[in-house]
Amino acid sequence: MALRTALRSQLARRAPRLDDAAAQAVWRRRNKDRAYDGADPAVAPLVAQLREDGVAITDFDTVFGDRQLFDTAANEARRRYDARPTEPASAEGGSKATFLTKLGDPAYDVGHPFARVALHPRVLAVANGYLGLRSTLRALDVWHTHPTEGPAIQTQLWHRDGDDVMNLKMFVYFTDVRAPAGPLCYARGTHPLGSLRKLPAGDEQARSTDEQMRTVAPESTWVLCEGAPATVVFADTCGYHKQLKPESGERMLMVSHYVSGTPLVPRVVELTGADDALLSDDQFVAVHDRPR
Ligand SMILES: O=C(O)CCC(=O)C(=O)O
Repeated sequence: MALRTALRSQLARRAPRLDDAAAQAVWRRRNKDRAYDGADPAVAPLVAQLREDGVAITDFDTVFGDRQLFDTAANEARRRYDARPTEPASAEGGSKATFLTKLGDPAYDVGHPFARVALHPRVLAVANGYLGLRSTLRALDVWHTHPTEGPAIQTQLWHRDGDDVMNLKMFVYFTDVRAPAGPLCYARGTHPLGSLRKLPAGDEQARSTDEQMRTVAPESTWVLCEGAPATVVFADTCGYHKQLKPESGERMLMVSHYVSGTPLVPRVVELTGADDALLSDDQFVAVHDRPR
């Protein structure tokens, strides 16, 4: 076992793409009861772009077909923003909580607007089409981020998530997110299906500066995910990304997280009130974390 682990870590260093292919083959076998062969033509270009780049920027109308659900979700996000603690709980210096406040709930009824967005058939078609399997909705939250003093810290530095072999997050913007408000920044091609899989130098938490990141992914691959309200960003956060440190603007967004049946982290959202007879097969897996 120790020999196998040593060989794998050598493979990961010397031939990262071969190592990715090996990890993905095992992962697919372990998730074969979730095999997905859906090919919704409405989302095919998005899935193709995600497979190529690891990131895709689009908008609510394109994914969902209309904007009504966005308006309902945005009203709910606004209500939570207005009701947020004005004196934020004292966050430990250097922690994520100094710049990010989570305004979501641990559990949602499936009829809640955020759950309806996260479980929308088109969204699941994107997540499942990209992952090539029926995914579980692992997390669902609303983030409020704001400027702080000092250098970039935590997720404001380049990093990649180790939540699964591959995963997908969807970010729905409720505010206008331009550079001063700190958009997500993603290095195209650093995702598990991409060609830029070398590891940059980093700190003890494997977080890297721009200078370190440039050694494995040139700045021309960095995508700054700016957008108006109702912008929708999909990203495989197993590729390198960060929040550009906000200088002067706030950002409000909804984030939903899609993983396989064998993730490396626990589920952090509970979904209640589902009438199974009304769920599609994709929704059933996303809600119940098991095939029907
Ligand atoms: O806040 C952001 O834009 C970065 C998000 C991030 O690091 C993550 O979701 O893993």
